[in-house]
Amino acid sequence: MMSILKLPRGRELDLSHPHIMAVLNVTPDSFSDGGNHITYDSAVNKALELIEQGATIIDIGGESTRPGAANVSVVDELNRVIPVIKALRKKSDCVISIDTSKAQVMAKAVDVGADFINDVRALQEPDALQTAASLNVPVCIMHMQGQPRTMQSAPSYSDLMSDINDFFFQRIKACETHGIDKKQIILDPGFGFGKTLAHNYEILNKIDVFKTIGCEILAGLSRKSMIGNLLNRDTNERLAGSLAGALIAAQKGAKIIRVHDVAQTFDVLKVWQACEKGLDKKGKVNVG
Ligand code: 8Y4
Repeated sequence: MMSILKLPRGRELDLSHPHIMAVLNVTPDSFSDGGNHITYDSAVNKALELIEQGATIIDIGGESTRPGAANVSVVDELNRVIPVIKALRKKSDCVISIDTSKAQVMAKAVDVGADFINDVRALQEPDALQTAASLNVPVCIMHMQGQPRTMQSAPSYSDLMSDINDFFFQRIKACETHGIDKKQIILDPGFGFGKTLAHNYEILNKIDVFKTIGCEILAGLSRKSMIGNLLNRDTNERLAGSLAGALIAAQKGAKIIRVHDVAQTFDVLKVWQACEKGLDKKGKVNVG
């Protein structure tokens, strides 16, 4: 598969090799001034540091989709993410991904410089399909069983891989009906979103089967419970497990790896790419 995503404003993203998508949560608990206000400068500086470390995509989100998290209003979400996207766009030509399910946030974000929509609700919220289509940007369609608040209570599938596969086909069809080109769709099985520990590892082992659909794959498992619960590790002790998961996903063909620990993931992927592609006379990893 020869995949080049078409970004807005005439730019492109070449998915012939894996890319690191860095998580940037712009919520009061992540970038606070000590009170309930977000310090936009520190969020932008964090993004610039993540780019420096090797991220090509910054995934900016203003809603927490962790199990049990509260809903956020459109106004609050806009107030969190739009100033950061605007300021980051002025300072960097990185690929900016907007992590949202809300049509109004997608539209405003792309208007001020975002390049890519990452929607854990797979464009199923009101107006999301129409809006994403009109914005002409690549979209990541993620599988989730249930809703964030309750999805981990009793995940159950008749056939895990074919249920997710069926969901992808249904959403690709809905996207195409609204005018979104299949080449602009990235698929994501949604680790931790309505899945048991065993489900998550079965998906990781078989993630390559989704490539037969004809879209590129995104994997996000950094610091998640599938690492923590397997290893009995708190969130700040999940680095080694997350790196193992990132490498497995990349080796099975995932082209975008969504992570918190960019510098370490970059080294892991570079060692793998050196092994896979070889080095030139100058000691640089071969391209193509
Ligand atoms: C520790 C750290 C515990 C992080 C839980 C988490 C994905 C995603 C999220 C994903 C795509 C998260 C926005 C959940 N996960 N988008 N978003 N794929 N495309 N939890 O897997 O990171 S948020």
